[in-house]
Amino acid sequence: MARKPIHDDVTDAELEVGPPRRSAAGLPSLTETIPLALSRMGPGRAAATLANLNQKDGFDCMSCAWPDPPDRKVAEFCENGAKAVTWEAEPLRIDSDFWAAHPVSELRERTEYWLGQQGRLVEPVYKPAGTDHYHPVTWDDAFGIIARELNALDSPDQATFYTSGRTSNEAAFAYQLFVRAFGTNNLPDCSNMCHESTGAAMAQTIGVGKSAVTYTDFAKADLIIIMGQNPGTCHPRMLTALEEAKLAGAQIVAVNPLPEAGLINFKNPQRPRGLIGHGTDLADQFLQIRLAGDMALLQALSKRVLAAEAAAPGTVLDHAFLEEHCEGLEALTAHLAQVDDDEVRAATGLADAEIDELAARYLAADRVIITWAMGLTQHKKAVATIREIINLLLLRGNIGKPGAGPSPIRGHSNVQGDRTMGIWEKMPPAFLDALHREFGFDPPRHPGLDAVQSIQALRDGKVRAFVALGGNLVSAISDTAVAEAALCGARLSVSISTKLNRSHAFVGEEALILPTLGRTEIDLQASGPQFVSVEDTVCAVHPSAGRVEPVSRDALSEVAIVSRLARAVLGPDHAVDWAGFERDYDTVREHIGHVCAGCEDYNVRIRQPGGFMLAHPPRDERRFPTATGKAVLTVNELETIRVPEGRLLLQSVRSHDQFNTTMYGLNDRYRGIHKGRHVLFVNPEDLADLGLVDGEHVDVHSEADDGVDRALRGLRIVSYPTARGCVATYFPEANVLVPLESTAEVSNTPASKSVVVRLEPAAPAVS
Ligand SMILES: Nc1nc2c(c(=O)[nH]1)N[C@H]1C(S)=C(S)[C@@H](COP(=O)(O)OP(=O)(O)OC[C@H]3O[C@@H](n4cnc5c(=O)[nH]c(N)nc54)[C@H](O)[C@@H]3O)O[C@H]1N2
Ligand SMILES: Nc1nc2c(c(=O)[nH]1)N[C@H]1C(S)=C(S)[C@@H](COP(=O)(O)OP(=O)(O)OC[C@H]3O[C@@H](n4cnc5c(=O)[nH]c(N)nc54)[C@H](O)[C@@H]3O)O[C@H]1N2
Ligand code: SF4
Ligand SMILES: [Mo]
Repeated sequence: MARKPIHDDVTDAELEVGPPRRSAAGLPSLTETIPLALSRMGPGRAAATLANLNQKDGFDCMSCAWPDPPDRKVAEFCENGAKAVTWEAEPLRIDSDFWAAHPVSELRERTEYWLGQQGRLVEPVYKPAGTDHYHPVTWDDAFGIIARELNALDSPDQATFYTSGRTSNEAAFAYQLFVRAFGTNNLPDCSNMCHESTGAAMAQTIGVGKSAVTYTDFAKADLIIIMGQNPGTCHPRMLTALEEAKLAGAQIVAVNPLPEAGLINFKNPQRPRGLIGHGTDLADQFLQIRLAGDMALLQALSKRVLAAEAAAPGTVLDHAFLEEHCEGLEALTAHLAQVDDDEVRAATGLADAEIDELAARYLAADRVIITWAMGLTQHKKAVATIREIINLLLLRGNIGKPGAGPSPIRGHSNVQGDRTMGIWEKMPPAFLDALHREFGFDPPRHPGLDAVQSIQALRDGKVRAFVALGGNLVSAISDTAVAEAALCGARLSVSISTKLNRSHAFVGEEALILPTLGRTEIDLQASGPQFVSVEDTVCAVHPSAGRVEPVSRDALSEVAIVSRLARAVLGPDHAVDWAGFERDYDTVREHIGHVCAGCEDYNVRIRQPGGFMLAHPPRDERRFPTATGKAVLTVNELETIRVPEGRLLLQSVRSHDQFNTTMYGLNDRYRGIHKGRHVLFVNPEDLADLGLVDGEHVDVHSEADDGVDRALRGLRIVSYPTARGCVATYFPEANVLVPLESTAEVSNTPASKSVVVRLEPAAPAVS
């Protein structure tokens, strides 16, 4: 064991607030990363992990979904990748006696930070009905209990099967197969809370819900617009690609309520100049937009594009492209002519001159990429906003050519691959047909429940069993109190996890935790060492093979757990060769190649050096697999959130020291926050208007239509250069404020980045 577990919760008693940083990365990240890896993992494990991280014959970084560059350097990772590796591969284990010492009721009182620090889960544990303790059980007993409970349900639809985006393609494919063979499409995933809005908007308009650019496109772009995304913290190596693009002549524009460090300046640790010098100024223009103002901005931009065309007909729009490939131009033109400039000003908080400037940049550029992440997807009008990105790009043919296109930047390292493998509650009929052809059973055809609907169904007693392949749904989903109660109302909870989190404490009558291997670890099966495969945000699929000894010999791989679970639940005579899946992952991949779109010859192509690119018809051949075969320009009614006098709009962001609900530490260096998380970032002028000052503590109440008082208490106010009227605090704590029913139209993604709130004075004590 490398070090003693931390048994004291860290409170915000030592919280320090300093000025925000202008630039990201550079020396501070290297000096933090390597000592941390060495001290936690020891030199042997640190070397075996970091030297293989993101290398062609090593393992894929399990943190974000940013792709690897074609030419890889020796150290091809960022500070956050190294932190994620350290968090997983640190040889610290939760001992068998932990469970007797810590009742479930006590675990509920612990923070995510504390839970994650206890070490790796190393043996299956079981909490029987009516008790407050988990205790170790054998794998056979664990699967036996799950089989008994799942098979006792009145209907397979009384169970829901969550997936988080770290799961490999092989495990994801096996899991969805098991769930559908069991008889339900209840396959919610973290994507429901993440880029679901993106998938909905892009599938409708261009026929494919994934990025239409590749890694090398960034350096070919004339203009890159980054909307609602904080790459310095969340996709750190994207800054390298942006710097390369910048040096190749691209302009970069950031659209964000916060002046995020990495968007403004980047000190590249791979360049001597980055280590000691000023770094590269990335953003040519920063539009400090109000929360949820992007739809209005995008409409205003498209309106200007159409006005420029009207002023000089035939010179602005890509007429050949529009005629051959698109539909809906007339209706869009008529609609945008009516966009009200006053409403745009109110929604965006931007001056006309700023929008004019961005429009001029857009018109001057032949090749434009627009990237986005959660700042766009987690609003009521998220899907419509992303449709407006597509409108803007289509008008000038900025899709299906080098250096151009829409590029959603995914979060979890394999969240995109999981969807390709069939993890979705509403996979299209073609996929279900393929499953039927391949395996001979009839998969259920009615759509399943997404993440929010699963919580609602648990709350309402319609779902009785909750199974999670990774993740931490109780913390990640909105309306924490409702989610906790809903999950506690289940008959059975099962978590397949690497580490402890709050979803292990808010569980049904009976609960099991099944410990699994992580990406860093050698996965040895009967046929020999196995590799798995993953898909990054630009549709590149590649292998990943762990390099260190597993933390425990009792933990099983995700594929093994799913295969054994399937055998236990579906019986030994089931048509699928589950034992073969576990023995040799080539068996799983063979089926993937027959069932999943674009994965033909999977076992061959995954073994090509660096893997392969999935086909993407709009990107590759300007073919749009929509209902009509055309890319669709859409008309979207602008709707602006009206914030009552004295109220503010709240968003929830990630800190630098966290990965979603996992806390690596309590610092958010780029924003100047140290040793704490209970802060609320407020614009100084709003503070003056509200009669509040920096350092004061407030309770934040959200104002929902349902009349429920939801509050997040004791936040320290930090005077911060955020957009006027727009405040920010950290996810997942902020989820207590977001009503479960407050979701994006169409995608049903929690609208956790535009919550109307009021501030009330609080006692300074924070726990
Ligand atoms: N270190 C770290 N890396 C991560 C993660 C992590 O937790 N930590 N999580 C991973 C996952 S799953 C995901 S999905 C991604 C998330 O990556 P991001 O989406 O970059 O992460 P968030 O912290 O949610 O930041 C949202 C950004 O959008 C801005 N924003 C919020 N609302 C609006 C708006 O209305 N308009 C505009 N224009 N901007 C807005 C915020 O100010 C912030 O800069 O990161 C992945 N990588
Ligand atoms: N308010 C608010 N809420 C949000 C967001 C927001 O911006 N604001 N963001 C949303 C987004 S974008 C996302 S993606 C979700 C995230 O939701 P989730 O994906 O459910 O949450 P994570 O925190 O990523 O899950 C962490 C847990 O995964 C387990 N784990 C880690 N590695 C592995 C592995 O290799 N295998 C297995 N089986 N388990 C593993 C560990 O037990 C760890 O505790 O949260 C969403 N919720
Ligand atoms: S950019 Fe993302 S995938 Fe790449 S090393 Fe950093 S955290 Fe890992
Ligand atoms: Mo995400």
